[in-house]
This record gives sequence, structure tokens and C-alpha cells, in this order.
Amino acid sequence: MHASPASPSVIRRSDYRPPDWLVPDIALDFDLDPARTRVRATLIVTRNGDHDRPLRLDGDGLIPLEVRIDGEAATPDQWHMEAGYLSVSLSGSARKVETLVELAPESNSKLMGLYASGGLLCTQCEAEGFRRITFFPDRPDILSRYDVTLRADKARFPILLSNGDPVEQGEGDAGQHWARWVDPFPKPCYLFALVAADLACNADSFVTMSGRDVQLGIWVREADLPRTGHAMQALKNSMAWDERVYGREYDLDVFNIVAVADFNFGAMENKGLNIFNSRYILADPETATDIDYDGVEGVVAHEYFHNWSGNRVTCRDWFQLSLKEGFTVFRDQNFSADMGSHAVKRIEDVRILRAAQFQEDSGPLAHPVRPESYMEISNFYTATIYNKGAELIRMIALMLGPERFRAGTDLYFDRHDGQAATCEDFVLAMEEGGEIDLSQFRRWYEQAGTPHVRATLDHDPMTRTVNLHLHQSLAPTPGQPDKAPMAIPLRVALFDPATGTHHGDELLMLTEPQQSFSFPDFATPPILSINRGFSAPVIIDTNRSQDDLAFLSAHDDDPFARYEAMQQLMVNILVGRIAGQPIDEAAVIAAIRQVITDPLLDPAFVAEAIRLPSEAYLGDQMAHVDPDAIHAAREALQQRIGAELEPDWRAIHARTRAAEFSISAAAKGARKLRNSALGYLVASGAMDGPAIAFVQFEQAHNMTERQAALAILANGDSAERVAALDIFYNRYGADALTLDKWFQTQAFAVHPDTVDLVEELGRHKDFTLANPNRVRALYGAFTGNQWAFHHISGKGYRLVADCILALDRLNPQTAARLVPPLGRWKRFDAARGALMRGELERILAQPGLSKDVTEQASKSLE
Ligand code: 0A1
Ligand code: ZN
Repeated sequence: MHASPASPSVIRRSDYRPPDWLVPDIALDFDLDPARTRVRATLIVTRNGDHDRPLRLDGDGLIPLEVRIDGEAATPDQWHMEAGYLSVSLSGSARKVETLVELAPESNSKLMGLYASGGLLCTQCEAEGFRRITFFPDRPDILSRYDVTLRADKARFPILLSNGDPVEQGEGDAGQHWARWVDPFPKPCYLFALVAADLACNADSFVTMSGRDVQLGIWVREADLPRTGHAMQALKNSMAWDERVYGREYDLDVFNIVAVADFNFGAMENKGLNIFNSRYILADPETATDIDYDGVEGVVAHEYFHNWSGNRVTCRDWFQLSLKEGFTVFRDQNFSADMGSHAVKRIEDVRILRAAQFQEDSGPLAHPVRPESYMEISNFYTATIYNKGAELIRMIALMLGPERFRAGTDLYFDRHDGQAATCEDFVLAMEEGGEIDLSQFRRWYEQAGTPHVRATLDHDPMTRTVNLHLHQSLAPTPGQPDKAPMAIPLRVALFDPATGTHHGDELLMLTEPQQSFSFPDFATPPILSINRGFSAPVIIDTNRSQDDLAFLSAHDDDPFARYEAMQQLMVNILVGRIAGQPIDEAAVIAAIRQVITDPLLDPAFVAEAIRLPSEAYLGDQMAHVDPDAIHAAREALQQRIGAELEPDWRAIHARTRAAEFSISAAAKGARKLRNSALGYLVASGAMDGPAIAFVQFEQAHNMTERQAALAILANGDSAERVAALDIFYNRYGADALTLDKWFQTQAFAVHPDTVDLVEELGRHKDFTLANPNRVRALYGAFTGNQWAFHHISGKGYRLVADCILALDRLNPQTAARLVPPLGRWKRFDAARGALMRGELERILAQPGLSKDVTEQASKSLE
């Protein structure tokens, strides 16, 4: 239907075949220059099995300047180029193949392969960037030892880094110098990296559990050195945590991290040389919010943990991506919980899962945690692979308990060290090490979509028995019309409303389409607390009354379930209003009053509990999203909560003001609550609201309070709004990461003019498509602003489609990530749906569209 002239071909999981040739060793010699870099690669190749097929070396945009076999120039009958690869005919079982290519890193706007960023040269190879650097069988099941020599102008690029350990360096002619790095651990080419730069180093060290000294380096621009302390602390904490919790030790003598300004994702776990988007390294109180600090800690940990879950044990093929990503996200989530609050971290993670992954699961791009096919693998770095993948590991850990889970991970790491493994290998290790049967559980890897579980309680006073009836369902997703029942672990507790206590928390396994569980000894009907801790990534429907939810929001001893009861109270009111069935809001106001006046509660938890569900989450609760009605209802409730509790908001706001900045959990919690209180106070309509926000904006000694005040002002129309935005721009305009916040805050603003403002900002002199962070700050944030993006005029859709089309010519990966919001057209009314589809069709009609955007846009129209 929408086939473009060159329809990208589909890669299928079932087509996996072991490689014809292996590459146990590779030597790389780089003559680095932004305009003209020469790469000489020497591959030792060995025939894998009994066959006479040629050696196929992937190459994307490469021209072979030389091809040599065992040191001799290859003759024309020995090699030829085909679309996307170099084919070499070889006899014998082991040969040496050498190629020479030339690259222009400064013209590489895709930020894949070798590219220039802010005066340095760096690489990004995952998933298929190595083939843009040299000819190589670019697949993760080829593990090689790397011996890398880098040459460059010494004045311009005094620092030369690659994977593994530094072994030699020296001076060359004409101001050149060189360095040789050898990585003793065989690795797939997606983990290769190099950096040539003029950077300064925050140097530190770490002694591992077996007593080895590791040199740690975080490399940034000299001026940014003072902003690297938090990342370094996070790195050392991560190294100690992986030893303590998983028994995993670091394995090289050096561990380097380099921050770069232009990066398509968050960071990259290259062996011994992590390369980071600078937003996940740099943090100081003046420019970074607490969310940024947590992001730095979490991403530093994530990349470090990949050294075992991803590098020592890697993936056989890209369908196994969640093997490393889901597991590593699970690991970094638990690390961050251990560093701060388990309760709050769980609430935050579930909020992200629901916002990003549940939406994916209910739309045209839904795919299983282990997909069956793809056109462009870059499109599969998704919330499903990462966040739902982490939930799968979490469920396994819950079912096994800590000791047996650890036995399972020990077996997995020991058995597969040095191998390219599969998700099935992981599940088998869990079954064996953890002594459990996961046959039915495997469906979580196979079936896309978020299961619904309907839970009802009945109580028989004669037998004093309670029955919990559970009914599960899973809607069809693209390519999966019929689903089998899932194995769903549900933590439940039954509360006695008279005493406010329960009889114990139980783990129930729901494995049938319908199943009932009986509980004896209940004289009166209890109140159901279910999916405690969010034990399974499912949607629970219950018939609990507002009174039951109010009870749980005051008494549930599981913090997630308590938060969830509060959220459900609010959702019921808002969805009821939108449907024209008003529900009294008194219960919510009473619940909020109780939470904010309970001195025993952690302020960070309180801030989460009193947060109104987002407009997007409310949309997910409706058969058809009505952005205007959702917006109006939510604003009205916010105003009412603000006004009813105004004295409390003033008191909280005053009391949480700290004389000095601290990054402690307590100080972060206080700031979080302070900002919520300010939000409600301003929403109340109090005359002095904007002035109070402006004072906070001006006087804050940290970005968390300053940006929150700015965001609150940006939602309104006060004179303070204009002043604060100007001040912010003038003060921080020179710092790219902080200027991103200026763009982002305006794109997120819940304001009727946002769509016009975003159009203007797209033409601002500081806006550029060349920097992915800037694109995400403006257009990425805008697509997350439901009311503004879905403006009935369709202007929001047009702006985003224009951006996708312009960006696709430069950076298809980042362009493709803006497509999914346009693909949710089935969830909206006919008028909006038609406008969204129209933009998708316009995108697909562009000649020369990338494979990345073609896949996302064409799937979105189905
Ligand atoms: N493995 C990285 C994610 C990543 C993927 C692709 C990239 O470049 C296109 C970069 C990073 C991680 O999980 O952090
Ligand atoms: Zn990762």
C-alpha cells in the first residue's frame, strides 16, 4: 500500500544462521583527521564449518582503496563489491585480510560511525555503525580481540583513547603522535570505540574486591571539570554495588568515560571506554536539576553494569537486545533504589513505564520484548525492550526470591562468559539456577501488549470466606491476533477496614484466563490491595469504591499501592467528570490533606502521592482521547485542590526552603515537595502566586527550584512569565545543556499559545537540527505535551512532520524517534486522526526517505 520505491527488507529472527567466517583478531590503524581519516584494518579470519562460501564484510558508504590477502594485493577475481558489502573469495581455513578506506568524520551528520562533535572525534558503533568505519562482518556474534593504533595531530588531539588497556605511545613526524590500545577481551564490533580530543580528565581510582587498582578517568572540556564529581561518585558506587550484589568485578586496568555534546542516545557501554551524551555526565547545582543528578547516577551505573550484562556476556543477534538492555535496566533501577528510596524509585519507574511503554504496547508499533522482525534495528531501542524487559527480570526475581535469583544470575554469567547469548539462555539459567519452571512465563518474551486483569472480591459471611476472582485478557497487537494466557505474579493483601491492617502479603500466580483464590477467616468484607509494588506490568481493573481507595491511600503499608490508590481516586474523579458523571472531589482533597500533614512520611513520597495524573495518562484511561476535555478537567481539579488547601501549600512552601544546597535524599525530597506546593499554590489562583514563583525563580540556589518555578510561570500569562524566560535565556544561553531547558520548558508549557511558540522557537537562532539534545528539548518535549501537540488545528502535527522531514536528511535515527507520537491516530477523534494520518502520508511521500523513518511511518499507518 505505502511501499516506497526501495522498500526496506525485513530481517527475521527465524533467519538466524551462525557466521560463515569468524574473526578472532583484528588490528586497526587510524590516521585521524576531521576531513580525511584513513583506516587500515587487518583481520584474521577463520572458516566456521565446512562450506565454500565467500567472506562477506559489511560496509556502509565505504570504498575499498586496497584489499590484501595474506599481505598480497588481492586480484580482481578474489573480491567484488555488492550493495552494502565486500565479498572476498578465500581458500583454506585461516587467512589474513586487509582493507584500507577513507572517511570524512566532519561530514558525518548521522552520528553513527566515526564523527566530529565540538572539536573532538569519536565513534558510535551500536548497533550497526562499525560498518561505517571499516569493512567487517558487523554482527554481535563475531567476537574479536582488538589491537588499535591511533595517529593524530598532537596539538589538536592530545588525547587518544580506545578500548582495553594502553600499551604504547610515541611521537611521529610533523606534529603527529600515536597511541596503541589492546583489549584482551574478545568483543563484538558494536563495542569498539575511539576518541581523539583535547579534553581534561577527572582522574580517580578504585580498588576491586580482589585488590586490583583500576584507573578511572572522566574526560570533559576543561571548563566542565567541576561538573564531573557526581558522575565519578556514581561510577565508584556502581563498581562497589556490582561486586556486592552480583559478585561481578571490573576486569581492565583502566575505565574511561568521555562526554560528548552530540549524541543520538543517552550513552554507550563500549568496553573500557564509555561514551556519554554530556547531559548524563555533567551536573552542578547551578545548572542541573535533581532529575538530572539522578539521570547521571542511573546512566553511569547502567553503562558500567553493561560490562557484565552486555559485554562479558553479549547478544547473539539484535533480536536478543533485551537480554542486555532489560537486565541492565533492572540492575540500574535497583542500584538507584539502593542509593536513595526504594519506594520513590519504584513509583518513578512505573510512571515512566506507563507513559512510554504502555503507550507503545497499545499502538501500531507494539512489539514483543523479543521481536520477530525488524527493518531497522535502531528503531528497536524502545521502552518495550528496555523498560518492559526490566519488568520481566523483576518478575523472575520476585518469583525466585533473592537467593535463588542470585544463583540464577551466577549460573548465567559463569556459563556464558565470553559468549554471545540469547534470551532463552538467560531463562534456562534462571530455571536451573533458580529451580523454577518458566515454560508459561516465556510468553512474556513472545507476546506484545499489556495484559488487563479484572479483579473482583466477594465475601460469604456464613463461611467467613473471601473469594478473589481474577480474569485476564490481552488484546490483539500487530501480527498477533490471538494470545495465550500469561503467567502473572500478583502480590495481594486483604485489609480489615476496622483495624487498618492486613493478614499478610501473598504472591498469587495467575496462569489461567480466569482463576479464583479463597481466603478463610474473614468475618467482614476486606479491602483489596493488589499488584502491590507493581509486581506485574499489567493494567488492573477493580470495582473498588472511592471509599475503599481513600482507605488504602491512608493505610496501605505498601508505598506503591498507597500511591496507586491516590492516583486511582484522582483518575476516577477526572474520568467521571469528562464523561459527564461528576464524582465528589472531597475524598481526594481529604486524602491529600492527610498525606501532606503526616509527619512520618518521606516528603519525596508525599510529592509523588499528591501529583495529579498527567494528561497523557488520563488519555490512556479513555476509549478515545479528548485532549481539550482532559485538559479542562485536570486544570479545574488542580485549581480546586490548590484553593482548598491553600494555607497548607503556603506553609509547606515556606517550611521547605533550605538555606544551603545539598544533594542528599532528604534535601531532594524537600525540593520535590516544595515545587509541588508551589504548583498548587499558583494553580489556586491566589493573587500573589506568580510573584511567589518569581521570587523562587530568582532566589533559588539550585536549578531544581529555578526550573520548576520557570515551568509553573510558563503555564500562565503573568508578567513574571516573560521576565523569567528572558532572565533565564540571558543567564544560561551560553551553556548548551541549560539552554536546552529553556527550549524544553516552553515546549512543555500547558498554555494555549504553545504550538505557535514552538513554531517560533524552531526558527530561533539557537535552534539547530544538528544537535539531538536540542531537537529533543524542543520537538521531543512538544510531542509529550498532549494538549498542545494535539491542537485541533493540526498545526502541532505539521510542525513535527516538518521537523522529521528536515532532520531525516541529516540524522535518520533521531528523526525516526519523533514518528511514534503521530502514529497514535486511532486513539483520537476522526478529525485529529485524519490530520495525523495526513502527515504520516506526507512523510512517506518524501523521495529518499531513510529506512529508519520509512519503517516507523509505514507501520504507523497500518
Ligand atoms: N547500548 C546503549 C544504547 C545505545 C544504543 C544505540 C546508540 O547509538 C545509536 C547509542 C546508545 C545503552 O543501553 O545505553
Ligand atoms: Zn543499555
